[in-house]
Amino acid sequence: MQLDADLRRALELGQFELHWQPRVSAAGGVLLGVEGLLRWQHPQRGLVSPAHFIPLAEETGLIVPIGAWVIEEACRQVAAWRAQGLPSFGVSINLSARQLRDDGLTDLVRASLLRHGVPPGVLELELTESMVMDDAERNLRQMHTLRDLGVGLAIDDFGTGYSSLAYLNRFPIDKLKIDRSFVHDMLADPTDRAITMAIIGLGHALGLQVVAEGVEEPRAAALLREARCDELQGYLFGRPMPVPAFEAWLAERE
Ligand code: G
Ligand code: G
Ligand code: MN
Ligand code: NA
Repeated sequence: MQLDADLRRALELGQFELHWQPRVSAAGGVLLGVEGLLRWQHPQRGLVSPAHFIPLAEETGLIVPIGAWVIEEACRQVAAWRAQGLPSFGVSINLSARQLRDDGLTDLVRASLLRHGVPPGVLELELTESMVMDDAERNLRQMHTLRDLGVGLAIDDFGTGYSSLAYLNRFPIDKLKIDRSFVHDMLADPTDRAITMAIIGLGHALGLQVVAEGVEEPRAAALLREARCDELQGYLFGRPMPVPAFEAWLAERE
């Protein structure tokens, strides 16, 4: 219960931050975007992983204001990077089911983009299959509204959820992100390699961009490149980093 009370105050106290993980083109290693990952700087516990507090935030509904903060912070940060004259790249953030069901979501996203002068195409929202399939018709309407606004939509952790292929074709999405469990085991396990390759083929057949997450080894990157995977993300290229570390990472590549 203490964690719950702390979580309630964390927003007011400014204890959340986003860490940024690069996503690069498979073909040329060019920075295409960054994924913002939420972190909680707890005064006693230190850096708390979202894996620990997001389930709690979802239960209590706190994920809605926390998620609104994430959207606002991502827009603020990308506007700051654009103002610094850095080469342009996209920004993606993760949504939870509660946020997707919230009727105010599109207005919230629109307002943050406008406030910071960020073109909608710069922002990408990551959803999971399971999240969408729970009340699919309603979520599909919400996804169309977001798409009409001009933001990108990606299916995260693809391959671990339970959307049918028939539904996948109805999602107004731009991108599939192959779950990192398949990518991670791809070199050792022929089944995981086959699944990874099949997802790349499926995504392309549906006109989608395909991202491999959890790329840790050069040999995996080479196989994915050969298979025409579009984008790669993982520790091989960069961990999720606080802003100064990400900016140093970027400066080193130039
Ligand atoms: O970065 P890390 O591996 O610790 O993230 C753990 C999980 O938390 C991942 O599934 C990630 O998608 C999720 N997550 C990270 N940031 C956010 C966020 O801002 N909102 C939501 N809903 N989930 C997030
Ligand atoms: O569920 P989602 O895909 O949003 O979660 C992304 C999480 O995966 C982040 O918390 C990030 O810390 C983690 N991650 C990113 N790259 C790698 C990687 O190469 N290996 C491992 N093990 N985890 C990674
Ligand atoms: Mn993600
Ligand atoms: Na994922």
